[in-house]
Formats: sequence, structure tokens, C-alpha cells
Amino acid sequence: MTETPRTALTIAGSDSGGGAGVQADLRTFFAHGVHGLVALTAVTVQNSLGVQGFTEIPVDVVTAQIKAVAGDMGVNAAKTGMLATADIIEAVAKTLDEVHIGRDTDTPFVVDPVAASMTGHALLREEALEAIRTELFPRATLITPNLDEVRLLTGITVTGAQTQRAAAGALLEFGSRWVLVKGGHLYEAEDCVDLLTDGTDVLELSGVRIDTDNTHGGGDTMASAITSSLAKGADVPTAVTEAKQFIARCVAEAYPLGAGVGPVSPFWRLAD
Ligand code: PXL
Repeated sequence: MTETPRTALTIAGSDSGGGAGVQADLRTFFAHGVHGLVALTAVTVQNSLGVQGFTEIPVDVVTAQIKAVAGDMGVNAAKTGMLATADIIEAVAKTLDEVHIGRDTDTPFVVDPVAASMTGHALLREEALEAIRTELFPRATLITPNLDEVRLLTGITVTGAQTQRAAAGALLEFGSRWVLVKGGHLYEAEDCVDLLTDGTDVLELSGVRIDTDNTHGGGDTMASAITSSLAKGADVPTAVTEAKQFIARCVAEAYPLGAGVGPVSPFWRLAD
């Protein structure tokens, strides 16, 4: 009989274009040999040119999905992406406590604090930022904001190594065990440095900047690659290091699709 694989749960929104959101998470979990479980929070209408709108899933349906899979199949690691509203965030936080997922349990929990699409379309109602800070961060094993999200969450504009450290310190105060401040577009034409810290250990993870216009789903793919490694039992520094190597290839092999921004691609992992 075939062995049951490790499982990872994504609590996130659907991208009709298939490159971000739960679609990015599922293809990343699959590429890691991890069985993906889904609690859908919202349905976005979008293509390569941008997000045209979204509608959220009723709160009780979101929490019922989490309880259904956690109770029967078991969850080895979980992540959140687009959560859309404060009501969904508060209900997800409460449900995660009930099913024993989060920083003080045996099941790691990654929070990717998705606030907007790359094209600037809001994916979170405004009042929900505070709920992310107070309800989700204290339950998180790791949070993975990009520089725009860092600015929204802390008011700090990261312009270099020093402000990146200051932002990491400010974010840790919200209560996650670890924070990864992704350097992203900070160092034009130079290596891109991500800062990972739990307040004691500080790791600077540098990666080569890859020149591509097709970066849709990059943040989601990074967070779900980390979640995949955590589901397989890696510790946080190992999971983030492995995910950085994974995402570098996904960005290098991103493909054009549609007239706008194409998706990063985990397909390389499956090639013979
Ligand atoms: O990449 C952030 C993101 C997350 N989730 C959904 C999205 C996007 C970006 O477009 O559509 C559903």
C-alpha cells in the first residue's frame, strides 16, 4: 500500500488566473510531494492584467472547511494568504486554536499577510489590517511580509539593512515566533537579501536578482514552499533556506501568459 504523504493546509483566496492564491499554494505543495488541503476564503476575478474584483466566502463555510479537514485528515502545517475581511480573520484565528494549529502547538502556522495584489488591487478590507496584527501574528510560527506589507503593518519604510532590521523588530512585537522580512525590490540590480529572525538568531539570506517581468504568485509560492518544508518536519531556518532555493528556480522559469504579468513556475521540479 502507498504511504500517506504529509499534508499542508492553505487558508486563502482563489485566483482565476491560476498563478497566485490557493492555485499557487496547491502547485507548490504538489511539487514538494505534500498533499494540499484548502479552506477557501474568497473568489477573485482576475487575469494577467489585474484583479477585477472579489467576493468573500461566508465565515461559517471558511471555518467549516478547516474543521472538516483537520478533524479527519490531519494537518502537518498550515498557512494563510488572502483573508479578505476582519470577520474571516477573527473566525480563522479562533478555529485554529480549536484544531490546535499555531505557534504554541506541534503544527506550524505561516502567515503571509496578503494585503494587495502586485498591481495594487486591495485584497483585504481596510479594517482587517488590525485583525491580522492582533489575531493572527500572535498565533504564527512565522510571518512573511513583503516590503509594502511591512509599511502597512508597521509604518516603517524599509530602505536598507538598518530599516529592514528595525522593521523585523517591530513586527516581532506583534507576537509571531519568527519573522521573514523579504528584501524584494529593495536592492535594485544587486542581490536581494531577506532577513529572518526570532529576536535571538538573525539570518541574512541573499539570493541573486533574476530579471523577469513574470512574477505573479511569487510571495504565495515562497510562503507555501516554506509551509511544505515545515510539513515535512524542517525547522524554520531550514524551511526558509530551502524555500529560497525553490523560489529562485520558480522565478527563473516563470513564463509569459496573457497580455500582462505571467506566473512564477514550479514546473521545473517535475521535469524528468
Ligand atoms: O499574491 C497575492 C495574492 C494572494 N491571493 C490571491 C491573489 C493574490 C494576488 O493577486 O489573487 C487570491
